[in-house]
Amino acid sequence: MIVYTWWRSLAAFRVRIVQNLKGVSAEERQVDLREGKQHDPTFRAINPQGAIPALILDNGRTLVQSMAIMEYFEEAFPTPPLLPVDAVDRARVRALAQMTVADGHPLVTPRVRAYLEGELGHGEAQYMAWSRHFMGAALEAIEWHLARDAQTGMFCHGDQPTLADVCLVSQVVGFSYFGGTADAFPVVQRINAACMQIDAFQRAHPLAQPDAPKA
Ligand SMILES: N[C@@H](CCC(=O)N[C@@H](CS)C(=O)NCC(=O)O)C(=O)O
Repeated sequence: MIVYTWWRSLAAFRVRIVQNLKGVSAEERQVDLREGKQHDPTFRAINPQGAIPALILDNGRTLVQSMAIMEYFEEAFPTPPLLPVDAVDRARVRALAQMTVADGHPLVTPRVRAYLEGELGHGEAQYMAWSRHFMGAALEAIEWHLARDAQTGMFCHGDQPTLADVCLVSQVVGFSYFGGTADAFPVVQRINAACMQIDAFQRAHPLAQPDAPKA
């Protein structure tokens, strides 16, 4: 398998965590988003949307979208399970995950920045404020659910990590990119700390990647 990735990408971070948890390796090809490599025709031939991650399977088929890739790994490599058995519980885990994947993260991607700054004439400070607002709003929604639900345990759902935790950790890191901290979200903060005790999460962290800046 080949995964198109980049150290700073939050979506690629999520996929790395799942690969580490399940012990699934793939050859990594870097797509430097700061250099706009997602727009290169060679990469667009792999993902016409111009977004990472993209996963090329050994049979040559390509998967895109971090949630779809993570769920593919969940089905193809079931151990350890990252979704609960019960259908309602699975829906809860997916809902928590989507607060990051569908609601928070899409609003802060480079293409959004390019539109805000290029087409609408906003500056970097406004992009940062925009991003901090929407990333914080997603974390607030996650916190509300975690704080009120009896299913919340050591992790988002019970005492084993699930896809909800994978996404929560990426949301916390993403919030930090825009100057936010999880201090105002005590349950999120506690679960994030529990996840970051786990080697699979630590190794996947953006700053642990070989091409990440040293400082
Ligand atoms: N919903 C997608 C988002 C993918 C995405 O937007 N990835 C970002 C990096 S985290 C990207 O490649 N952006 C390129 C751009 O916005 O130009 C997923 O979860 O995979």
